[in-house]
Amino acid sequence: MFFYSPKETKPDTKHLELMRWVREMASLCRPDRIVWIDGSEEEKKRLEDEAVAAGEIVRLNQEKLPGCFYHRTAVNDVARTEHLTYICTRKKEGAGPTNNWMLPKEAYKKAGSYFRGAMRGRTMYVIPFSMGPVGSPFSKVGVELTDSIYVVLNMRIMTRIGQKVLDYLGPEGDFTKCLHSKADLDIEKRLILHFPEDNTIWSVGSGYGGNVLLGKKCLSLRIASYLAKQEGWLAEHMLIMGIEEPNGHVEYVAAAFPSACGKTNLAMLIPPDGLKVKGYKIWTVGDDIAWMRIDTDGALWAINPESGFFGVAPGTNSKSNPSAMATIKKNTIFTNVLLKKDFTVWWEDGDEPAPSEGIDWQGKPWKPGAKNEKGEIIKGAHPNSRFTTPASQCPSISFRLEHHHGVPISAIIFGGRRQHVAPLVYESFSWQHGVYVGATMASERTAAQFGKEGEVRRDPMAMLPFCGYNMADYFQHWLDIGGRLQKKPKIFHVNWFRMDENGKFLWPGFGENLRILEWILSRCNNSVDAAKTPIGYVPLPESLDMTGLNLSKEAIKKLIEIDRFEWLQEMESQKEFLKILGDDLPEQIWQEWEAQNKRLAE
Ligand code: OXD
Ligand code: MN
Repeated sequence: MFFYSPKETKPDTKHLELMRWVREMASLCRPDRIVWIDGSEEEKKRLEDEAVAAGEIVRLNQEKLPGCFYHRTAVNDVARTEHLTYICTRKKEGAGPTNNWMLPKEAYKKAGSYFRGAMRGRTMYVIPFSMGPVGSPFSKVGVELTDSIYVVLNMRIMTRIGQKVLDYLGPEGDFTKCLHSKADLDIEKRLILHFPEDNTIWSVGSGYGGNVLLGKKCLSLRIASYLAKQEGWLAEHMLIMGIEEPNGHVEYVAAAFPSACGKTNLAMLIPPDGLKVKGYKIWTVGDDIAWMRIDTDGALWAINPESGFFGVAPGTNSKSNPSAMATIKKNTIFTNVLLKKDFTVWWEDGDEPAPSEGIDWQGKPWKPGAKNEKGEIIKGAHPNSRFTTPASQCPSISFRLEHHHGVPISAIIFGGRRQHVAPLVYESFSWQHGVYVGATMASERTAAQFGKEGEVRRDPMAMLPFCGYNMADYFQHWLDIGGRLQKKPKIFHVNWFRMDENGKFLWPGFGENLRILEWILSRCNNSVDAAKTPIGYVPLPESLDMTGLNLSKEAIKKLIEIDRFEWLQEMESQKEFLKILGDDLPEQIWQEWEAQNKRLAE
């Protein structure tokens, strides 16, 4: 037997368990070298040069896009693979009926066989990272081992990495053990495994962000939601934004929408012309994840554990999101967009018209209008192509991103994409009713998602793919948090996607959404009346400020209308979903369902 002894840079830590684990994982994966990431600028430059030389990334036009790089993932590796994502708990009930489940012993064995020797000839990078400001009582530390420089460079943007995290961790701090290898990028040998009981994540066979930037969905939502349940806080798939009034007072809201419903755009909203005279200003705290705790004042306080945005490129333009367009001008990694001849990038529904030629997300020469053998238009950028960009570059970024205690939350907003049924906005009757509203929220599938277009998919609190434990216990946890909160945020539901009978959107969206946020905040301050309906409070048409927006009275009426017939069907569909959760579903959720059903039938 050969003695395995890879070259290793010297770690500056006294954390024996961390060093033991790194060695153990290295002896499984067998990298040629182990490099401890210190987070320095010199290191960044060295890694960029190495990745460019290896063809892992392309340096973009440095005059037009300074500090920017381009990366393409494998063609079969362009989105999160929910069917290969597992929660591995000793008991199946731990994962619950909405998660894929595997016994930890079996999961380690199966993935272990994929990891075995997977890093031969490669370097294993050790990335200490902090989700949340380093040292904040909200924050959590992880260490990711990976054989991908792309992952290191992305983690550098999305999280706080390097020596400062090791220093904070000290000789025996807790951390999440995150192991990733691209291995052969073989979808047959791809697994994204979470072991909440061991505070461990194993991801193998993928190079796509959502599967491999383990601080994001894996730690900050799946593992964190489990830890949050144990420790009495909330880890949520929510944006956080501040709305500043002319007198300087800022109110913060947190909002949950399923993936690809415009969280990034809402978080960076620019007030529309009609409302500008009121002098509102929007502050972006986060666009994807909120960690929320009850503070000593009895209110709910939130941080965004990330330090970057991993946003969808197609559809991002100066109308939908001018702040994002400003943010991605430098120091950004573009993944799976179209590469132009001048080494800049392009995507569908961006600002520029299509270039006459380029290299598409599959690495093939591309011309606008080109079709595949089925006669379908070939897209230059993959619909889920992304930008990874530092939050600090966003013109609307809140300086409170770095505040250890975060921001106080006045309102929680749930939302989905519904052509019918759900009105533009409604307010729940109570925290418990709000939890039921979140528990039953739903969205129609778009062309960008796998499955039948238009089909309604229940996605409670937008956490269906991200809850690290039994969803029924998760609802109970929300109810318990409500019981402990002395200043409860009000809970609302919004739907920007309602259509008229001709299939046209009734609401213009974008910056105009501020008008709805304004109503929400007025409700939080008890400064405006509302109409009571069987599902909650809706705005009186005159209490929405529509200055400068050319919307007919008829359209406004349709936007807030509640169709009892549609709603009674909706209640049946909700019931089918809630039944999946079985006896574990908290009684209070059923009570809310029954009460609402009765109000609708009356
Ligand atoms: C994301 C997602 O990437 O929700 O944020 O899929
Ligand atoms: Mn998300």
